[in-house]
Amino acid sequence: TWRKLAAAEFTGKEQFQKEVVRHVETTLARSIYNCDDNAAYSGTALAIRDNLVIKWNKTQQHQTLQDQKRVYYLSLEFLMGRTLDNAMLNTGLKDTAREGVSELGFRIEDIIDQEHDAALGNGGLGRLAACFLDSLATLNYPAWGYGLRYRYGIFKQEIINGFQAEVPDYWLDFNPWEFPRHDVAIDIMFYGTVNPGPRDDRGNIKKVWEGGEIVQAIAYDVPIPGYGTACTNNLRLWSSKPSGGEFDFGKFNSGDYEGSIRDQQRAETISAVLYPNDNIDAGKELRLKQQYFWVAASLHDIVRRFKKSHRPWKEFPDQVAIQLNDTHPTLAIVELQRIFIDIENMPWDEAWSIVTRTFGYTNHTVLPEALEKWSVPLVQNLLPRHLQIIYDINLFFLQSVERKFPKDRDLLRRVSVVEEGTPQVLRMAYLAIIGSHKVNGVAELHSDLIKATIFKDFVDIFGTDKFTNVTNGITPRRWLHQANPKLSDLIASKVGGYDFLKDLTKLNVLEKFVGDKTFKKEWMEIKLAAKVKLAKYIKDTTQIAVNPHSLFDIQVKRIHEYKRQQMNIFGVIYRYLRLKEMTPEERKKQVPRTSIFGGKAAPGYWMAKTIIRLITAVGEVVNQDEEINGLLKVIFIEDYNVSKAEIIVPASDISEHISTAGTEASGTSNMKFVLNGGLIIGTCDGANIEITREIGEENIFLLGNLAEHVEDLRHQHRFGKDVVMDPKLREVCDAIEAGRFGPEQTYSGLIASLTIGFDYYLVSDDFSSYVATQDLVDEAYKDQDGWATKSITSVARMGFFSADRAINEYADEIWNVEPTKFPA
Ligand code: 26Q
Repeated sequence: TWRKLAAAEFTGKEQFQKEVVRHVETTLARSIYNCDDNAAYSGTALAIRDNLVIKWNKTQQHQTLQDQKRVYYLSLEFLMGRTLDNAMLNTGLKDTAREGVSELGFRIEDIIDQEHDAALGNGGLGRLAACFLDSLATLNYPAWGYGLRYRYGIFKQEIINGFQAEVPDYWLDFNPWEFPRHDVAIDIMFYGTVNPGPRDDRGNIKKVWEGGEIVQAIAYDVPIPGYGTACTNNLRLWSSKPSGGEFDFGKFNSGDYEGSIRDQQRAETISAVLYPNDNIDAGKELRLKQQYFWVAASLHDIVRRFKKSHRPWKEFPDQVAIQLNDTHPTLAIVELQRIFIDIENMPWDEAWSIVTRTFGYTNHTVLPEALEKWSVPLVQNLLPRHLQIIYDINLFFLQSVERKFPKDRDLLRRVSVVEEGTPQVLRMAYLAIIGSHKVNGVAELHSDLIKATIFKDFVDIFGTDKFTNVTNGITPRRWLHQANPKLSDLIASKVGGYDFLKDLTKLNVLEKFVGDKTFKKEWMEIKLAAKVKLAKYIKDTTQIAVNPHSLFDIQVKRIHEYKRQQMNIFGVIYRYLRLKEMTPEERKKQVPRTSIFGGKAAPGYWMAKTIIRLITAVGEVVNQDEEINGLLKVIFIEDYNVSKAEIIVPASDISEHISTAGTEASGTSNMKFVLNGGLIIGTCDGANIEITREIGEENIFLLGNLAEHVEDLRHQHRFGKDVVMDPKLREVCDAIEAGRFGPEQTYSGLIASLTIGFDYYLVSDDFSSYVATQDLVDEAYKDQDGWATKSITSVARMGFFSADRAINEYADEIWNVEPTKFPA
């Protein structure tokens, strides 16, 4: 009977409509006669969700039965964006849903647009985790994501008088995509003391960590559907609450009501908010609490699942692969060792061998300010037992180094997890390397750089095989098929259907059509339509009209000095000054351009906020200058996020990826823009280098100094005599200092960074190359046919940058896992 009663997926339009109406009327308790777009969204989401959940349950059952090795992706950030459209496309229900809601009087686009982004991430690292989940499910890998269920995701950005202001992002009002698992509740301890306990089997006195504060972790599960497969994986997010019920009854009964509420809030604070820092270490206690809370809950869960199979511990690494997304989850290494030695009574060496075979560590940055360091006193207080274990891990490691390189005391100092100073600090990247069997960078240049610079000593110690590269990738489902359905359809009509979405190398068939006039025309019409759509969005949100026939030049990413939005806006100012000098005849020959910026600055990053102010100020001047009207517009798109990226990415003619060489580990939006037929202006940095190798250097606009010269240039800035600023850049600075973009004091810090700050990011060194390369862009754009050739050829050669390729590399080289076989 159970089997007969089991829930079944709906098929077909009528059943779908019935489900939507049923959900609006009964689940939401709303009359279908007053159903607005928002209620229609809820009903549609709940109907689609039902089918998803059925697949999800089956997948989990199936994976449990198969009992293969599983992958656990630990990330403090999952920048998922919206779910409904993606869920419909991946399950093949979008056409059914479109027709279904249309007959009910709704447009599917309006319904999709009701959803709030799940913005549990800052930028590249968080979005990468989301793309990887999509690929893991699509490729049928048995994989779980583990993260934190922040009540507030990345803040909402508002631009007020040209400056950034931050508004909290409360996103959980209605979230049909998560399922609370109140039965999966795990107690997590902080603080307390370590005391001697009883003797273990081997006669050693055990160490007992006790007497701390206890917080409960509650699991919330999110289904992750693969594209064109039944495989639906799980993303488990932990939420914190006070342990032992809602209130501290002791305090409550003794009349200390406020105190009991305070304790409750203290517990809930742990998962309250995402730290809004991108590529910068904050070193705050609450952040360390978040990390341990999430890591301890996840490991408890993973170990419990392993134990259900009744295998011997030594098989743990054959059943479990844990990937650390940057150093944020490094405590997982320590926690697993603690579970093994303190709770499961394993000897140290046996435990450590299992631990190191379990973990892989992905590094995402070489920037010194982004490398995580925790103060020893802070860790001592919050996690006293873990600190002891870290000291032991470090001791045994240093002893092995001493054996291999006797008497090299400076080496021991350099590679120690504990950095001397006041206070001492723990270098988390070193701990992650020591506790993992593989360490990878995220693009070739970056993987080479970490081996040659920040981790050089560790290559000498562990050998080069421990260090590898897995170049990042993006999911073509969201970033082509979902964001740009017209382009996806056109491609499908040429390459023989939609198989390319599962094997992106199939795009290469497009090269056959570069000479096809009608195809080229359709291609460029789709680009224009995407630009029209973005222009409409800009008009609706800023009241500024931009010309869709102008060259759309886009830079959207977190605002950071190393990403050099300042160089871009200086270039815009330079262009403006030239336009102002021109005669009307000369102006007629210019290519009209729309410079589009977007991105958030970390709330405490003053220089980044100044850069935003300069961009908006330049816009205020340029956009209303009638003399050059139409030839230049400057737009700052407020609150850049994943759903806005889906509108912006298809609309670029050119996008900017102009970080100082050697600073951007990979970049992933570069891949998204090119996959949508936009060209790149960029530096020889991160994945730009591999993009160039794949698409050909005739199809990219490269500029600036190479990574190998950066150090020398910086040295010259500091110690060279007669260091002069590039004259073009000088002219730009003069215009700013003359107050042409508002009070000069607003920008004094920004100007100072180029002069008395020694121009650390080499804007002056790269500026003339940047300006000259932008001129080449204009020239190339005048030849629309040549431009179309570049665009099509580039897309045809982008197959390598699928996240599917990246995930298969992780599976083969790091995790040693196989896809699950699904019954047909
Ligand atoms: C660290 C300590 C305390 C608080 C916050 C942080 C923190 C948070 C986020 C440190 C770093 C990040 C994010 C880093 C990031 O997004 N890196 C990007 O990763 C992408 C995916 O690999 C690359 O493409 C980018 O080049 C890289 O900048």
